Amino acid sequence: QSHELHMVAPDHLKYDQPSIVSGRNDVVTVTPWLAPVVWEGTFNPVLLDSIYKLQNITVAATVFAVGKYVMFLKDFLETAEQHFFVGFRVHMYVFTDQPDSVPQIKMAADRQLTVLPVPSSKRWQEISARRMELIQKLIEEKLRNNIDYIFCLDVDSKFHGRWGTESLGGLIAVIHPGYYRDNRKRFPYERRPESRAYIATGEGDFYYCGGAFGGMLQEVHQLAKTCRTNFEADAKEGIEAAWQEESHLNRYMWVNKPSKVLSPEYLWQDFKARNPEVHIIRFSGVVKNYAAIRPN
Ligand code: UD2
Repeated sequence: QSHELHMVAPDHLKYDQPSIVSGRNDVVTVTPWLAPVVWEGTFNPVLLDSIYKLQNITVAATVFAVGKYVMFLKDFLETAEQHFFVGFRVHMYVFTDQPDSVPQIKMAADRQLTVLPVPSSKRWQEISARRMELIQKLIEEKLRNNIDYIFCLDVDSKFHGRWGTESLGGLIAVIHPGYYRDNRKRFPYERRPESRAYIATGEGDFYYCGGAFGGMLQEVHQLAKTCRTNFEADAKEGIEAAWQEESHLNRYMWVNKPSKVLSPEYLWQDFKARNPEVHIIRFSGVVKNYAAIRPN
């Protein structure tokens, strides 16, 4: 798609006639609370871009690279440049304990990157979980008033296909690629009632990833603040949820319901074979040797 095409307002754009009787019939494209589920073939990217161009939006993305995870930054940032909100104003925020190791990436004129120093940590669980606190503070201290949408992404991943305006909305969750065909009793939710991330057997909607979520700034602020508060209150009582902040995020999304859900196209895992309903992989986690890269 050319940039000029993006500039055409929807009423001047020629596009395929929408239909309410034909479309994808191998997947479900709306949740029971009427949030769209985004799959390839359910949206027109050129039309969506032309709608959002009129709104002059800025999209932020956060990514954490602490310890050996700095090695993932280059591929993450380079592929984001090719696929993540191309043609829109994008501001990347990289949290790291090694600002000097952040690679220099050639970025388009409407895109920028800010490096934010964070302390190193001895426990990977802590690095992963502290992200909520840092996202909360970033929104409070730096982003209010100049960013419309924000996505919070795992660094040990790469973009392979378009991730753009079709993903925008109030509160955005991504369905985890590992569990979406399973019965919810098998989801790895936190199952101890003492935890503030608790979800009982037979409850819950989907299993969402901790590695990608987002939405409008205020919604993500509320999510980060709540997950952080609950994580810290649990910690005071000596409880760490099964999957740290991912467990708290799942509890939050169950109580608050995302306004749009992204299919596993938006976070696949490189070691998994592609399932037939997945027509495109947009973003996926790289294969990593946990023992070699985590601090403990
Ligand atoms: C899952 C989630 C992850 C998080 C974790 C539970 C997905 C794909 N991943 O992944 O988001 O919820 O479970 O805690 O949903 N990091 C560092 N340095 C470290 C360790 C972690 O920078 O030494 C950062 C980095 O940005 C990384 C993120 O924390 O992407 C998540 O850690 P992980 O990739 O080790 O977690 P993982 O793959 O088990």
